[in-house]
Amino acid sequence: MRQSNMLLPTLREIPSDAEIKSHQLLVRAGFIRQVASGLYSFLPIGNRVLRKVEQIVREEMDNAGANEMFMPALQPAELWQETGRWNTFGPELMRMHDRHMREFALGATHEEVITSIIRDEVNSYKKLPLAVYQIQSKFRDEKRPRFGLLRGREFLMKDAYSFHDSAESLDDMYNKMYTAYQNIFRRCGLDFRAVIADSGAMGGKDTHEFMVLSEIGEDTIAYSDTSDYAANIEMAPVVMNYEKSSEEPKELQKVETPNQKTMQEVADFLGHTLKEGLKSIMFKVDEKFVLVVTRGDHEVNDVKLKNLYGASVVELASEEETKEVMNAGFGSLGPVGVGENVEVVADTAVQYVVNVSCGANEDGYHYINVNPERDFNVSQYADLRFIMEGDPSPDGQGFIKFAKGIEVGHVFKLGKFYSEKMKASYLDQNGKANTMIMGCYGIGVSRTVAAIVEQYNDENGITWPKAVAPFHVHLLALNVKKQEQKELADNLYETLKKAGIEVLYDDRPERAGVKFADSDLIGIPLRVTVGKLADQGIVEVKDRQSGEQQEVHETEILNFVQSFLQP
Ligand code: 9G3
Repeated sequence: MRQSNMLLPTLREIPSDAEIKSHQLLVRAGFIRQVASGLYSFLPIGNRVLRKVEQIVREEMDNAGANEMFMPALQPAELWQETGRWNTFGPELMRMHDRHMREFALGATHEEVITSIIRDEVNSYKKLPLAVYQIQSKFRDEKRPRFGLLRGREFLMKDAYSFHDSAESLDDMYNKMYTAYQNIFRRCGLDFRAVIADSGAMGGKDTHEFMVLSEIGEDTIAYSDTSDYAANIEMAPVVMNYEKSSEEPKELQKVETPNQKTMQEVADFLGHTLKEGLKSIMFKVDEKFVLVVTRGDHEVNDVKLKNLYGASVVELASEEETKEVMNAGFGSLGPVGVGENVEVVADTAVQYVVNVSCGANEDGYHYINVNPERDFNVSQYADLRFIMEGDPSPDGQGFIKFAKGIEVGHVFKLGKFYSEKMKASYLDQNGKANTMIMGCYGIGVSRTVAAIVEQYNDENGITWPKAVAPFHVHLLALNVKKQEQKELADNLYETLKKAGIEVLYDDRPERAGVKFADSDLIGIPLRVTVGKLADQGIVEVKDRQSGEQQEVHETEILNFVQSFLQP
């Protein structure tokens, strides 16, 4: 491709709305442009990378035995009403109606569509297991799109779905997909971890997220410092044997704590540490008021709370709602003397505290010397807190450390959540009807492009891995006015292209400095520069990642490039 007639607008300055490296570089290097919040165009060079990642995904999906298909992005509301998801999803699900005022969802995912196809077309165990996938745009109206391609409102996803007549068959497919994902992200050159994840509202038990390690990742991974245990912090169970202090329970007392609001202020005022206080937070769990109590040094894990109740929606109660039901504000809540209209649950650690403080459910007052069972009861104790660094690893090996990650893939054992609601059943060998068992498997293809840039960049720009780079070679003719340079570069361009090498040829009438800066920014793995030594048939080659450069005679260049590109 000749740059002189290519849409490849590079920028010197950093776009003001780009907070992270990958967003800045993809915009500056002419790979993407924003159309509106969370909506991006892939310019030609960006599209080449996107299609390479897509092709790697496609090859590994085919290897895993899945068949590619393509479903409409417009989905009739009726299908989402069959599973109840038309109502459980809020404004994030983009909706529209057609000219006849019939309602549609813009596809955020395709469980309903694919299940409606399978229930119509498959009815015998002989046809199972089945795995299909597609690669297409998904629409999710994020409240706060940000970080460029990492959290957009329209993005490219590979979504796969599998159908089974037994749990073992699903396990087998799950493992095949898990392996395919490892191959995909390894081929993309990514440093990733598969972590145990939460299956969320969709039921199902096992799910794994594939996380690309990155400081700007939105997810926190809890991993063991000695074993290969790793889990999304939302999911990581706390397996800890707390010991109860031998201190004798003292007499309960109510004390004044004027204008002490936060846990730390109360602890300082009463002269104890955070862990010697109880934190009580009011939640609305599917509209029911639940007071969640944890030790002062712990944080409530709302995903664990949601899973404990199997709830659809868990959110913090507002201050006024809280005042209504507790007659006290956020800073004064506690489990002692709570009315019947509020359910109280506590994290396991609360069972082992002795003589702690807690809010008195009266503004400006706290209790001290509070002891569980004697002074308050809870409807249940459960693992309701976030795991913390230093906690024992749930697998019993080593201790937990945190890392940030970007979720690029997610594999789920769905179970019967969709097939039951949509009556996707099959006749088994005894002619008996059974509900199919499902799995689903997603990869954020456009998000993966950004994740690669997050891991492959330096102070001058992007340093693409060979397998996904937009081109293999960046050929620069430093001064196209010099006949010997233009001729040598033109010949090299033709020679390399004929050999099937993907070459971006900078034949623009620009200064050398501009060409070098753009080349470093765009980040093609190998730069071949035709300059002053052209009359001797010598060119300079430079490896973008290592920075190594050397002179090569034009007769050697094809061999050099071919051996450089060997995987
Ligand atoms: C929605 C909206 C957002 C959503 C969903 C539905 C996430 C939704 C979960 C999945 C599960 C898997 C198949 C590919 C892999 C992921 N966000 N999920 O179902 F309506 Cl607005 O998408 N689906």
